Amino acid sequence: GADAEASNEGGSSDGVITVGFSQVGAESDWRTANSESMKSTFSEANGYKLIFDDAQQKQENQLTAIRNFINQEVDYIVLAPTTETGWDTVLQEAKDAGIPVIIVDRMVDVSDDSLYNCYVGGNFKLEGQKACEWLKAYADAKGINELNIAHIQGTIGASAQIGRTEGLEEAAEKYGWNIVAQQSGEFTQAKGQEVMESMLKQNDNINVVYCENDNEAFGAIDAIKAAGKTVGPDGDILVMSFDTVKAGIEMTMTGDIICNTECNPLHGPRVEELIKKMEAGEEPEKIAYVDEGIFTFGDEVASVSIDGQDYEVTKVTQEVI
Ligand code: GYE
Repeated sequence: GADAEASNEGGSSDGVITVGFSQVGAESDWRTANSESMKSTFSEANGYKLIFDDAQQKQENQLTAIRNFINQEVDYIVLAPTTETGWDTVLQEAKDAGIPVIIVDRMVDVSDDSLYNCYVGGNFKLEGQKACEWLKAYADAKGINELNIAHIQGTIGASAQIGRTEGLEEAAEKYGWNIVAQQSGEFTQAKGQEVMESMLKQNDNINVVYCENDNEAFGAIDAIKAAGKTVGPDGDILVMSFDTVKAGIEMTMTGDIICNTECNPLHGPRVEELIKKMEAGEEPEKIAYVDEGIFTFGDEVASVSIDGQDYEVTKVTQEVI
C-alpha cells in the first residue's frame, strides 16, 4: 500500500521550497566544493530556503540535525551520510513525518530502501577499480615488478572509503601486490601526513601510496619529502589519489600525484533536478551514479577496461586545468 513507499509530499504553499541539508563536515577541499555547490544552488534567489548543518564528521550530529529538520517541517531532507550504517531509526522518523529524503554523495546501508527516495553520488568501487587497473597497466609499461603499497584510507565506514578500499584489496589479491601498511587518514591533510610519517618509519620498501582522497595525498607528499624521499615518475614513491580538486589536479600535472581518479563534488544541480522531478509528481531514478574520469601525469596508459567496459585515461595538461 501507499504506506510502504517513501513519501513524496514535498513542496509548499508560498512557492519557497525548504531544504534541510545535513552535511558531513569540512574535512577536505572536495567537501568545501560540495558545500559551495549546494549553497549556490539552493539560494533564496532560486526560490529555496536552505537549512545547512555541518556535522563535523560526527554521525550523532547528523541524527540531531535530521530531527531538527523534521521538527521544522522542511519540504525535503538531503543527507550526505558520514558512514553507511545507523540510519534506520531516524529515516523512519522522516518517513513517518511524510518528508522525502534524498541521499547525496555517500550511500546509506538501510534494511528497507523505501526509507529514502533516491541517491545521487559517486560509484566508489568503480573509482577504486579504475585507479588499480591504471596502476597495473602503468607498472607493466614501466617494468615495475614489485608493488609495496602504503594504503591511507578515508573515514572508516564511509562509502567512499569502503568502495576505494575494496577496489584496492581485490586488485592486490588478483595481481599479487603487497599492501605493507593500511590505516585511516580520515580524509584530512593533517592525518594523511601523520599516518604517512609513521608508515615510512616502519617500512623502507614502500614504492606506492594509495591515498583515498587528495587532501591525504597532500599530507603524504609532505611526509615523504620530509623523510628525504622523492615522489613522481622517477622518484622513490608513486602517489595515487582520488577527487581531482584544483590543487590535486595541479599536482597531477607535475607528477607529484601520478594518477588521480575523479570524484565530482558539484551535486547541487543534481539534487535540484531530483527535487524538481518530485515537485512534478514524478519518481526519480532510485540510484544515479555520476560519470567520472581518470587523470594522470604521463601517457603510458590510454584507457583501462573494467567488466568489459573501457574508460579513457586523460593526461593532465594546462587545458585540462
Ligand atoms: O573523496 C573526500 C571527502 O564522500 C566522496 O569525502 C566524498 C569524500 C571525498 O572528504 O575528499
